[in-house]
Amino acid sequence: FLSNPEDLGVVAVGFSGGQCKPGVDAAPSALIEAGLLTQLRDELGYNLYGHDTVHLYTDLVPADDPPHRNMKNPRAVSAVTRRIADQVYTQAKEGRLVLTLGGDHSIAIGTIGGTAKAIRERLGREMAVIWVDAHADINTPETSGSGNIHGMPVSFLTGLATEEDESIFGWVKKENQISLKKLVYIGLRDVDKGEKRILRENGVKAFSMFDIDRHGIGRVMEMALAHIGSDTPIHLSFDVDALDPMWAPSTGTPVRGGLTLREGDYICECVHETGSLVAVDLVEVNPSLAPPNDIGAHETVRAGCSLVRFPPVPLPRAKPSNLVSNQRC
Ligand code: B3U
Ligand code: MN
Ligand code: MN
Repeated sequence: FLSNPEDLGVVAVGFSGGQCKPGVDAAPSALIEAGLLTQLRDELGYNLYGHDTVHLYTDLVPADDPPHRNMKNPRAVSAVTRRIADQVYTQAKEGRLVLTLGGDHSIAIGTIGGTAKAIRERLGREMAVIWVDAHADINTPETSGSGNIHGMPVSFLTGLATEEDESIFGWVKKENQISLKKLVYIGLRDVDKGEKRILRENGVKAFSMFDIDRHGIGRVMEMALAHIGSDTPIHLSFDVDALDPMWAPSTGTPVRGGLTLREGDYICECVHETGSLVAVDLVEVNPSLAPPNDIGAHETVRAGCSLVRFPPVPLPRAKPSNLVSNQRC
């Protein structure tokens, strides 16, 4: 294991400034009230750290935050992600597996920025990122049509987008960044034109829903992990909208034709079993985006809990070699 298998650092991030719909800031409390942390501690046996507080970062949000290069709330998102980077760095530096409960996906600038730096210092290694999402979130401020920063985190994290101003992501340095060669997407099905060009020009490894239909999730995970290579630290960033709206309807931008909950669970279990997992984000759960008394919000929270509830020690696995063909039962 590249992190202490039983030590789990939790960062609960109630932040929604990377997009325009309120409510995604309430996700950490909803996940915690659904029993996620008590299950992780009492049933699965993790030692939890930093789990007592849901951070709202209200002190970091400036009163006046006009758009910059088309980005909405640039100073707020920059200041909050900078603080998250510190929090995640501190946990990852101790050798804990870091679980961040978002929040919208802009927070990954902080989580990945913080883990990348800690892993460089602790293991002297560059880490890989598995980004599970219906969207590629790799717009630059210039290619983005919406100006929402939750559609841009990957461009800042890979150096495709840069900014001098410290108060608008200038704090993101080489040590916080990851290589486009060590980035793998799973679940894509709603990618903007400019993003497709970026993916193609940079040869980014991406498994869309088409690839999952064609090869099955088992084979896709083999190919994804083979691309990353063994013994490479992995940060898993899971946007709940990768799941089909049937399982996760309460999210800001649902897209039909997504992963089943079992496929989502399998991705998480598979990455965890490599022993190389160093951090996980769960983002874009928005309990307010469902009709009142609708079970959609409850179902989405339950799905989110299911994704990140991997046991420190997995069940024994059946080996294909034990299956004898032609044998009658
Ligand atoms: N690509 C679009 C839409 C989007 C990205 N991420 C989400 N939606 N959740 C954009 O705004 O950049
Ligand atoms: Mn996303
Ligand atoms: Mn998404």
